[in-house]
Amino acid sequence: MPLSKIVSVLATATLVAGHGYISGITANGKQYGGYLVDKYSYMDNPPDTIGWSTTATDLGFVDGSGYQTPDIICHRDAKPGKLTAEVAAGSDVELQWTTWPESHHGPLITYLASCNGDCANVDKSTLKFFKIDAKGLVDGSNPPGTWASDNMISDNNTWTVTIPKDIADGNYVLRNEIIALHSAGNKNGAQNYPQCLNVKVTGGGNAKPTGTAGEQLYKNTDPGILVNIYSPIDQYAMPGPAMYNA
Ligand SMILES: *[C@@H]1O[C@H](CO)[C@@H](O)[C@H](O)[C@H]1NC(C)=O
Ligand SMILES: [Cu+2]
Repeated sequence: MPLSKIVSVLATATLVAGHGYISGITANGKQYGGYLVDKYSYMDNPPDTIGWSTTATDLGFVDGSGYQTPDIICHRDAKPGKLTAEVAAGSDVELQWTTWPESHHGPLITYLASCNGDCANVDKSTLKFFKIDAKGLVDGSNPPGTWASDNMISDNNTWTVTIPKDIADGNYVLRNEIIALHSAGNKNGAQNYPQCLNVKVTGGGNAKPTGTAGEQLYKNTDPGILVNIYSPIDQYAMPGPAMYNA
């Protein structure tokens, strides 16, 4: 290999090393594997999982130039997972991320969207997401401050969300996303890392929350997207639609 090629491979490896994805979840006490994008993308017959596949083998992101495209829904060229994790309404689900770079501060946001049937065959553009969890700036006293991403890292790269008690039973896509804001002071500098998983909610109620299509969740000018985190922030404006209050 010529030296220039080696250098470029090394540079790529360094860039890739830091970024995470959801490698598994625990729901109702059971462990489920996710779509291991840096392994399964290279296999002829990757195992079926609850995780949506993507072509983001660089472990990269979708930025503001992609917010109005299907790539923002469940990451680049995402296709539904074939399997489904059972979760009881009102219970906690633990989402396990792979190593996340400390410098990539930002919020973690979680949505659900009903599949109105089997998620394995759902058309992602029909999904309407409602927000069930969102944490942003935890302590801004010393910019860039402590963010949800920092809490996730210190919690062994896990993030726990509670499934609303009152939503109707059925199949949903759970969309968990980190928005890295280290370059967000520039237009299209925020980096979205969306991850989608199929869950089947049991023991729920009657609520069927309305939601927002993936391609309408964000604009690249939203105050929580185009934001300089190295200056003091009074109150971080959480991106996306309002929280669904169970
Ligand atoms: C931290 O996460 C890793 C990877 O998911 C897991 O193997 C390990 O048991 C976890 N450690 C603790 C203390 O929970
Ligand atoms: Cu990065």
